[in-house]
Parts: sequence; C-alpha cells; structure tokens
Amino acid sequence: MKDYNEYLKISNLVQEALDNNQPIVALESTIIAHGMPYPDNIETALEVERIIASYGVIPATIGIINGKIVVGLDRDEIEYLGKSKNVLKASRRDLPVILSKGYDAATTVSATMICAELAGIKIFVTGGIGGVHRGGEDTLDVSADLTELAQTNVAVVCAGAKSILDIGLTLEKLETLGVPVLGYKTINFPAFYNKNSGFRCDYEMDTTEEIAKAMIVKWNLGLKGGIVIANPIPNEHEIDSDYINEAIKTALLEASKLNIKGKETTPYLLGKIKSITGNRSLVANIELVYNNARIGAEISRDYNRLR
Ligand code: PSU
Ligand code: MN
Repeated sequence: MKDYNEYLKISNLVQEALDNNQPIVALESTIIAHGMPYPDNIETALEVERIIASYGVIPATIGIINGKIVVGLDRDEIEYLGKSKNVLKASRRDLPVILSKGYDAATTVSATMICAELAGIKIFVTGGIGGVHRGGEDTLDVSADLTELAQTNVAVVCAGAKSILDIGLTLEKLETLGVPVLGYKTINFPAFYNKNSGFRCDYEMDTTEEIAKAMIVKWNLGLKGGIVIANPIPNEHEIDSDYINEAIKTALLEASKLNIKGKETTPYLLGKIKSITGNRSLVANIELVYNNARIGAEISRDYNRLR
C-alpha cells in the first residue's frame, strides 16, 4: 500500500484504535465550520464525540490544518475550525491545492470519505449528505458527495438529504451510481428535518447488524463505493414539513436574488433557514446528528465484530 503519512496526521488515540482493531467512527468538519454557527457548532462537535465514545467507539473528527489532513482533531483544532473565518470548504477537487499550499480547511462529506478511507476507517457519521440541487437539471449543481459515494468505500450515516435539494433526482443519481440507500428501521427516505420525504429507500434494515453485514458483503465482492444509511430524525425533533418547506422556499428565492452559487449555496441556505425558523432548524440539525452518532457507533461495533 502507498504511504500517505506525508499528508496525514492521525491522532494517537485513533492510531491506537487502528492498531488494536477497535471500532472507529469518522466525523466531518464542514458541518462545524460552515454548517452551524459558533458556538453551537463546537458544542455539537464535542458532544457527538462524547456520544460515540460512550459506546466504546473511537471518534475521529477529520479536517485539514496547515495543509495536513488531521484524522482525530483535538479540542483546540475543532475550536479553531469552528471559529476562524479563514477556513476553506474542501471537497475532492480542493484537496490537491489545499494540501500543497498548506491551507486550513473543513472537509465535506466527499473529502471526509476520502480521508477516512486513507486512514482505514469504514464508517462515517454526518447530518445530511449533499445531493442534486433543485433546478440541478439546468444548473448541473450536483454535490460531489454523490460521485464520492460511487467510488470510495465508506458507509455514511445521515438523516437523508435536505429538502433544499431535489430529493427525487438525488435518489435517481444514487441509483445510477450503484450506491445502496438503506433505511434504518424505515423504508421511507428521510428529508433531514422530517422523517419522510415521500420517496423510498432501496431497503429497510431493522438492525445495525444487518447493515454491517451488507457493508461486509459489498466490499468482499469488490463493489467499490459507499453505502447511504438513512436514519430519520427522532419524532420529537421533527419540523412540520409545510412549515419548513415554506422556509426553504424563501431561502432559495433569497439565494437566487443574491446570485449565490457553487460551494456557497449550502451554507447560505442553512443559515437563512435557521434565521427564518428562529433556530428551530438548528436544533433539529443538532439532534439528528446526535441520533446518527448513536446508530453509527452501533454499526461500527457490529462491523468490527463481524468482518
Ligand atoms: N448537511 C448538513 N450540514 C452541512 C452539510 C451537509 O446538515 O454543513 C455539508 C456537508 O459537508 C456536505 C456539504 O458534504 O454540506 C455539501 O455541500 P455542497 O452542496 O456544496 O456539495
Ligand atoms: Mn454544489
């Protein structure tokens, strides 16, 4: 295997876990730097790590500091990424320049998957994956998360895709790319802020063990790419879909007036929806990530035991 040490800094705790075959869960940093406001972002990031650790699983939050991929960011590094205004948003296409120039960056789902795979981590917990944006059939604004899922061997636990996206087109694209979309205890594909997007997952999986088995089979067969594990937001934190869709519509309209494009789109929409809903969307976002952390930790334990 190629040696990536020049580009990677793996924390002692994560390295120890790798050496001892302990279960590990990767976490992204774009949600910290660009997805949530300070200081909720930092509190959330640290709490997610605590939840995962409470299952006896090692959390590995991933980001880029001074041009090095850090797998297992420490508290100060998480604080820095969550506070500083100069943190870039890194997807697959950004990695070569950010590393060669020595920049600081938060990693999106796509970049986090790449870094997790380099470090040997098979499971990754986030809030929601990127997807085909509304109007994507004209703008071609399709998140690099989708093509990453087609080629990088990491399973991603999420609460579905946000309804700021075109969920139908997102699922079509995942089908074409050969990415299994598995619903945890549900066949309904969740829409981030609520449990049901009106679209269906490919399969319902009733236990984390079943999910771990599917991961093992997929990669044993040499089928490259990830798996989407869709875990709906808990009942008590769901936001009424008519209400949230109104907020999303307003945010989309505002974004188009301001001509917001490319990698700015998702952070702008999340911020705008938060202010329209008076923080309700943020609370839902935080709670669904916690919920994903619990399931991700369990899957990681089962995968580790069964592989
Ligand atoms: N989902 C969230 N919050 C986020 C993101 C997704 O709830 O901050 C981030 C993820 O890092 C995801 C990225 O990979 O947004 C997608 O950005 P884009 O649509 O520009 O590909
Ligand atoms: Mn985009």
